[in-house]
Amino acid sequence: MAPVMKPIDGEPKKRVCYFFDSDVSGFHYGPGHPMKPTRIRMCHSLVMNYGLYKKMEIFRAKPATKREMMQFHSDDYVEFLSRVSPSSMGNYTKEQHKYNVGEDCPVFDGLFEYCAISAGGSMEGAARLSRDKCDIAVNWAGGLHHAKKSEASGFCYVNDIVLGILELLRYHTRVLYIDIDVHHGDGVEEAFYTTDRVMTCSFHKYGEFFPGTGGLRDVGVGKGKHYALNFPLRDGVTDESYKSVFEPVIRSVMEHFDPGAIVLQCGTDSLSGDRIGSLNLSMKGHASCVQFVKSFNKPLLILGGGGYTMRNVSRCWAYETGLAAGVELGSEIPMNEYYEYFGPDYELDVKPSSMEDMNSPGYLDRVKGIVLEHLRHVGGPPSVQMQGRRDILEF
Ligand code: EL8
Ligand code: ZN
Repeated sequence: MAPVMKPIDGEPKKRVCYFFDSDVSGFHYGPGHPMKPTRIRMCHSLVMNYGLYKKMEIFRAKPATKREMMQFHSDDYVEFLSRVSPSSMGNYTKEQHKYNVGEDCPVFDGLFEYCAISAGGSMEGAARLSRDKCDIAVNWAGGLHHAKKSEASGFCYVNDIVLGILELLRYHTRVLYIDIDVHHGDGVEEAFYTTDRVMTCSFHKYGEFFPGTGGLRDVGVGKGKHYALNFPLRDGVTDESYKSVFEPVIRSVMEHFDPGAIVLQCGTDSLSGDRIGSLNLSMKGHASCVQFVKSFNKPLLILGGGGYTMRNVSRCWAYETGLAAGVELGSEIPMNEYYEYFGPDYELDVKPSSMEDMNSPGYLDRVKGIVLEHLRHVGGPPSVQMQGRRDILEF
């Protein structure tokens, strides 16, 4: 019998707070929609059956309130989300268009509660990190990076990441946001585009791909100039290619920006074989980003995001939960309520495919050089003193 999990030698033990709300799997975007909240319960089932509950504290966060959501989102948008439902949609036809609610971001039963659970976990995780109750907080229901101040986008309605970062900014002068979802983290970048207190760093497929933003030359404006980094990728990026740019860029970001806390969005649609994505990362390659960011020993908020091949989403996030807690999960998937989803191999790993890597070494080197050049402009004390949360967004 292979070991269920083994300690990772040579690294300091981290106090981990893990957030899960069993209600999350009761929400459904609708038949045929790729976003399936059940994936989070599948991950939790692996987490529990691997025995990770022995290695961390598990919490059910208080759902975020409307008032808390309004720290970023407009009051009218939050009111709309709290009131609209499949049965009341007929009264909100104008608002559905105004707030971009429709096929990608449908109205479904419990929509507001779903948003409140996602945002509550990220905000409570940030608060526990800031009060030094833990070193790493994990919220796989979070990471919904496309949501804008007054608009739903890309399956996201409430931007839990922005709300979590605002909470961290109450205690930290500088917060670093890193996004390894296959899609550009546009909602988070937009929220902090004009400030030097938050550096957003997104690695994503770019070129005829949603949301279309996140070009290499998009670097922030005003005080925020050079505090938005974008690394545009092409199809088929491999573990080796990704590592060759991710680690040098993040290492340089840490040297120049020196954040007090880090938020890492771990969208798993960057994994090989994802239903929507077209990159070629293995689970170990995706997880090596988590391990690398963890190695800087900063308060770390780890969030979910995209990911549409459910069996692989749950494999990867369970494995990364283990890494956060300082253990490597064994390759044999333990019995769990979703066991049949993991056949025919019933192994934990997500392997890469033989698809072509369209990111040549020359392309990656050129882009890396430009990104590192942008970073040469970063450094020195922030231009603003500590502020209340809401006015942080009015830089
Ligand atoms: C697809 C936008 C991308 O399929 C959203 O791609 C990315 C969210 C993310 C796709 C689909 C897309 N939307 N961000 O991971 O990190 C371009 N939308 C879609 C919506 C409903 C649906 C099928 C596809 O089900 C249907 F309504 F057709 F039944
Ligand atoms: Zn995505």
